[in-house]
Amino acid sequence: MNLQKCAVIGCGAVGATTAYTLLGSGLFSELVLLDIDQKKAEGEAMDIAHGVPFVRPVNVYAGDYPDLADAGLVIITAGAAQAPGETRIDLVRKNVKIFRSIVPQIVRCNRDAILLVVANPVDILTYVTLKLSGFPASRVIGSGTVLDTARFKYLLGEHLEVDPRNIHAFIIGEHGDTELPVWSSANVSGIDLVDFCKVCGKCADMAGLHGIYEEVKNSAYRIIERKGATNYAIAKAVRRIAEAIVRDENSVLPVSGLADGHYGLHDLCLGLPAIVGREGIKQILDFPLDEAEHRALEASAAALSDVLAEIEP
Ligand code: 6V0
Repeated sequence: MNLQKCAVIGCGAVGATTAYTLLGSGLFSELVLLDIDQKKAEGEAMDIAHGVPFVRPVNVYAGDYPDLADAGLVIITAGAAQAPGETRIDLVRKNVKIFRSIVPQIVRCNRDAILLVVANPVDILTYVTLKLSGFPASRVIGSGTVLDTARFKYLLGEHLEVDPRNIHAFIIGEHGDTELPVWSSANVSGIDLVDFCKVCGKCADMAGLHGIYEEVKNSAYRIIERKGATNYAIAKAVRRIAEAIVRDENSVLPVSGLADGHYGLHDLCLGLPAIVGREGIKQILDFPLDEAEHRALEASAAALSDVLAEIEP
């Protein structure tokens, strides 16, 4: 398997921006772009390839499934957007149908890659990909709440006037309406957030920070309202996950993976802090949660299980 070769399936706003971001990352020497709309894949590949003289050499091209044969990482961003009047479950069914066509074609050409699911609803589609592929759970990863966690750190950093890289805090659970912030272990370079807040004095108490979580949860809606899609930060999030894999970093990232007894949850995928490296998900961490957080995580998992019960992966 060639971990320097990456395929991106779906060349819409997210897929194209991800490919563009990966071009400059130095992680890959070969990038294959694939879309059901072949012309779109070709156009994006040409446009991205014309940037090659400004970065380390990368072979960028539009391809088909056989070109995936030795790719170490396959990123799936293909999916339909929610149509006006369409319910969430209709959208889920539509995207599951798309995945039923994509995943078996990947598996026919490549049984060894790591599959990274980005299309929404990401937790449901990660589970569907796991079932359809028959791959070990370690090699089927969803982008989970990596983007939401980045938004959380960014907004906390703005509020506290601290570099977001020094903020250690997670959003976990469903990538969506039931996701939850883990306040109990949030800290600024090891200083408990409650203690930091006392020194910071920006808001009367921790309650002032809860608005930040609401803002994180509603970020996608707000951006889509204004520009029709979110593509830049998710591309950076995907790049970060790819980096952890290719460089075997053992980084702790809140990716979506199969819960197998973690936090008492079974047989579903959702965003939980996990150690990510060359083999994919090496270990999901049983992160300490307080009682309210644990209840919120169970509610998030229950919402995902309800959706899974309505579809046949
Ligand atoms: P888009 O711009 O509509 O692109 C989707 C692309 O998928 C199009 O180019 C389609 O032609 C292609 N496509 C559809 N069916 C197939 C198929 N069977 N095979 C190959 N290609 C196909 O959508 P956009 O790029 O904006 O979003 C893609 C997905 O990412 C959506 O499901 C979003 O909701 C999801 N996002 C996930 C995020 C996350 O944090 N996980 C963040 C942002 C968006």
